[in-house]
Amino acid sequence: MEADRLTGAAAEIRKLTIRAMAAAGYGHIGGSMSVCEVLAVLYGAVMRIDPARPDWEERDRLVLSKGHCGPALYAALAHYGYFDPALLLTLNANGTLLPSHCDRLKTPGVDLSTGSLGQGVSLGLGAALGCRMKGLSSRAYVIVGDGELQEGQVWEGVQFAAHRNLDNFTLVVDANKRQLDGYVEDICRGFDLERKFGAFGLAALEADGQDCGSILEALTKAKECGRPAAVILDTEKGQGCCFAETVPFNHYMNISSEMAEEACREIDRKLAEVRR
Ligand SMILES: Cc1ncc(C[n+]2csc(CCOP(=O)(O)OP(=O)(O)O)c2C)c(N)n1
Repeated sequence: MEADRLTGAAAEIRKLTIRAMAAAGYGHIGGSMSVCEVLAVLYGAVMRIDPARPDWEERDRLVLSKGHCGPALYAALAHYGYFDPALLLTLNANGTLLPSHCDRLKTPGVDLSTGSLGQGVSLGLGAALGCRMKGLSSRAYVIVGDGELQEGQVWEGVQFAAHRNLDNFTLVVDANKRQLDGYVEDICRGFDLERKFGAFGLAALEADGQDCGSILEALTKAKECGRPAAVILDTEKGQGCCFAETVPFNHYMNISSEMAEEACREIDRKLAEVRR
C-alpha cells in the first residue's frame, strides 16, 4: 500500500537525519523530526521530480522555509536518490555540500536557499508565478514552521497568492506547537490557522502530520482544488525520536552516536509494530 511505503520512507529519512546529526555532534533535531513524514510524502508521491536531473525545468519546486531543518531535507533527497547517503555524514563539516541551513548553490536538489525565517513563502511564490509565466505546469511547495507564522512576510505572501490565484502553490505548515524557546501558544498565539488561511483566500486543509496517508490525502486535495492552498499539519516537535520527543526544549540538541543508535533501533521497532 502507498501509505505503508511512505511510512517506511519516513522512518528511513528519520534515521538518516539522526545519524547525520550525530556525525556532526549536534543539530536542530526537534523541527527536523516533525517534517520527516511530509518530506517522505512530497518527494515519494506528490512532487514531479527527477533525482537524476535536479535542475530539470519542469520539476516541482520545494522551499524548506524553516531552513534550519535542512538535515531532514538532505536525508529525504539522499533517500530518494539525489546523491549518495554517505554524504550525509559530512553534515556541516568544512567544505561540505550539506551546510546546516539550505543552500541551493551547494546541494543537488535544494531549489532555494533559506534560513532567515519568513522569507521562504515569497521565494516559493516567485517560483510558482515564474513557472506560470513560462507556461510550465510545475508546482511550488513551501514548508513553514508555526513559530515562523509570526513573521508578517508570510501573510503578505499568502495574500498575494490569493490575489493572483496561484493554484500551483501549496503552503505546508508544520504545526508542531513549539518554536525556539517555548510554546507558540505562550509566545505569540497563531489562533485558528484553518480559519485564518481561509480568510486570506486560500483553500485550508488539515492533516495528521504523523500519518503519511493523511498527509497524502490533504496534499492531493490541495493539488486538485484549483486554488492556492495551505495544508496545516498537526505534528509534535521531536516526533519519532526517543531522545528528543520527551524533552521540553528539543529545538537544538547535542547528539552522541549512542543516542542516535538507540533512537534508530526504536524507530525500527515501532515500524515493525505498525506493520505487524
Ligand atoms: C528571521 C529569523 N529570526 C530568527 C531566527 C532564529 N531561529 C531559528 S529557528 C527559530 C524558531 C522557529 O520556530 P518554528 O518556525 O516553529 O520552527 P520549528 O519549531 O519547526 O523548528 C528561530 C527563532 C531565524 N532563523 N530567522
